[in-house]
Amino acid sequence: MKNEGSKKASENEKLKDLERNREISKDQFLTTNQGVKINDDQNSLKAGDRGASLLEDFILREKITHFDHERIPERIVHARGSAAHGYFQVYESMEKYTKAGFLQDPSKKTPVFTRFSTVAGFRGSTDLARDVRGFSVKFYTEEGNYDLVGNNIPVFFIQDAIKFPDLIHAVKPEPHNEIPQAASAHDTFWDFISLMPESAHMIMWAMSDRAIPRSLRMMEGFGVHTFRFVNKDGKGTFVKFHWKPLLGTHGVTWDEAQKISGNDSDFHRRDLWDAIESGQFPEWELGVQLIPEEDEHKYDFDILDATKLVPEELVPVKKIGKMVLNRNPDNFFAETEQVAFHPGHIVPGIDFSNDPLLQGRLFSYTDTQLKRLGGPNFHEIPINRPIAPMHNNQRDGHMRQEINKGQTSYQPNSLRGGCPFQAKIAEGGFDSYPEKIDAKKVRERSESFKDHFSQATLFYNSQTEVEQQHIINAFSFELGKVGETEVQERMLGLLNEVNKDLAKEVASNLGIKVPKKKEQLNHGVPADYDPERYEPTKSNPSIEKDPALSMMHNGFGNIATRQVAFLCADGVDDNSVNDMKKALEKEGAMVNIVGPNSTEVKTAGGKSLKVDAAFRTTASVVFDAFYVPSGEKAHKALKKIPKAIHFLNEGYKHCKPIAVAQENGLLEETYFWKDLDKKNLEEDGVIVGEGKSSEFVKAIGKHRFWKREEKDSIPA
Ligand code: HDD
Repeated sequence: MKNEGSKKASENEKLKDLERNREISKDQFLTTNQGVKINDDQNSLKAGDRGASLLEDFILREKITHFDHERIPERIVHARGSAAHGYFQVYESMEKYTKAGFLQDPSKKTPVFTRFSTVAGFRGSTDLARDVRGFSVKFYTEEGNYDLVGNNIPVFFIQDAIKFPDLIHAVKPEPHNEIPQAASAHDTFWDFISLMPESAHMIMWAMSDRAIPRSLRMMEGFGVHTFRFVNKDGKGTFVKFHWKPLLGTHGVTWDEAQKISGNDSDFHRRDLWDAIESGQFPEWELGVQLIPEEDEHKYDFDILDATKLVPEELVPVKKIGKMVLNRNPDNFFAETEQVAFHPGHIVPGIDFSNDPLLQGRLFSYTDTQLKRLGGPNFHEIPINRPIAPMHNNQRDGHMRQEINKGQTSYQPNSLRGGCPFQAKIAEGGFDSYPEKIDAKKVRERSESFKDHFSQATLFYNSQTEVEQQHIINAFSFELGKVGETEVQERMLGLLNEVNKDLAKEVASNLGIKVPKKKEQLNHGVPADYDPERYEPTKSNPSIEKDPALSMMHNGFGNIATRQVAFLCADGVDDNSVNDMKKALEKEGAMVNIVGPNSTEVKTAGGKSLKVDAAFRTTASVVFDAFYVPSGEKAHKALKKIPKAIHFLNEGYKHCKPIAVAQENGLLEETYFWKDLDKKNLEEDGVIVGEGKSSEFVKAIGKHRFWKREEKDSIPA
């Protein structure tokens, strides 16, 4: 199925709205921006055919000037992103909790535009960086735009927005040499983190496989902050937002991530694009954790502290609706680059909490768009304008599109009969939640924000052994890239507060010791404050584990959209290819024929089998599983292609399922075959023999066979 765009435009109010700006130039003359038809776009106007170009050449001048101005500043964070259109539909009315119009009617589809991003890298950086992923959704509701601007990690590094510029300065490439790109494995980042114990929880997530997702379609999303639902009676309920992907939550290995970055740095962008183009629309369920106002102080953490999550064990996630992304943008710049998200874009029925990180964000996002998009009319850019009617007395500014008619641009007025009117609350007018506040103005951090380690420990304890090992490896890699032993030691001191074994293992990999002396943990205290007051504490958490925090407890079995490489050469058996293909495609997996050249292979039955990629143009790391169909002649040929053997070796190293329809010596060429327990091959995700499609489907559904990592004997 092709991009749904124009076909579905009539069903989606936002797509209909965008239609008036779409331009395709079909059957049209080339013109200047002034509409003058161009006769020669190949040669500039010159004094003689070898002569100097003439200043008079308005066609040349206009073309070059526009080109010179094509770039706008990239986002200071989340510069690298990919986005898609779609819709959201609620399962049942949420009127008990919120009056938000788009959460009332299960028959209504609300258009959305969703952008995913990495945080630290520049616009052209790799998709597979170890990093947090942004997860921003713009709901074009009938009551105005609502933006849920979250991440794929439910907590944040810092508690107060005033630290955000410091955090970002520390993680971005270092200012003297602009190295490294899209990576946190460098001195300034770990220097900062080691001095900020409040980042302990988030850093555990960032060092887990959550930070190297298999696909943007296989990530959870989180609103992070506690927000507030408000119903039509004015009653508030605290709410935490979750996005749960229907394909499950999966990561890749670190070795794979690094290799994908070289082989296809657009891996996530391409994957999202291809899935939508092929009609396999990514889907997420929106979940909410609802916390009655009476329970605000019930927990051993503060719900206003963005370094804490509300464990699902304590407050279950209620799934309230589904988002489907079903259309790729027409133009990357116009849509993905120019879209402007803002956590302050809310609609009646949703409100903020006093989380000091959120409060700072409410300032930052408009401010950044003014710079990035060049002025105060960025709301008029097609991708940003609401489908809800928009009328006010704001006027003028750079690039104003709207032609406001009439004499008045103020409120109140009588000359225009008072238009535009203010709306009563019953008419949909927004009213802020009347939270009672009685406080002194202070620059302080609440005592209830001081426990920086309990949830870091909870996260670590909730991981499987394999996941814990990956976290140890990630810390060892990242801190191993740090030049200053002092920074490494300070980090080990913090890790020791999270889990002693974790600190010990990382220290041993670094070749240094966990410092014995417990030093003052929080170095970021105001100058004239007692550091004791800022020293982190550890509470007595009410739970020790929460399975929801482990990716490996999430969404296995589904193989839809998994990319399977069929390693083929001339002489491949027809049935062996077709039967497996049919079985995999029935489950929604994608079959890719990989062959010696990029055109075709001849099957044993004399048919031509179209090749999707040649060994030389692709790599094992972009596939989820491997299948070698039978065919003696084909196997003989594959044995002579070192890259084909490398596919199997590397696939094995990355713990991916491998099926070989017929073993006649090909597997003997690999590093791993000789060490395998031939009686228990399937437990190790290696399936040998014809007609084993259901075993292979099951193996792909398991995602990875992590036990292989214990051997780590594959030098691929
Ligand atoms: Fe932010 C972009 C998510 C804290 C300031 N942020 C941005 C984007 C996402 C987030 C997903 C990309 C939006 C897009 O796709 O265009 N940010 C978060 C989350 C945070 C967070 C989940 C903590 C819970 N951010 C945060 C703070 C500040 C900012 C504390 C500043 C005080 N964020 C920005 C920004 C950006 C941005 C500078 C850059 C580009 C943009 O806004 O549009 O204003």
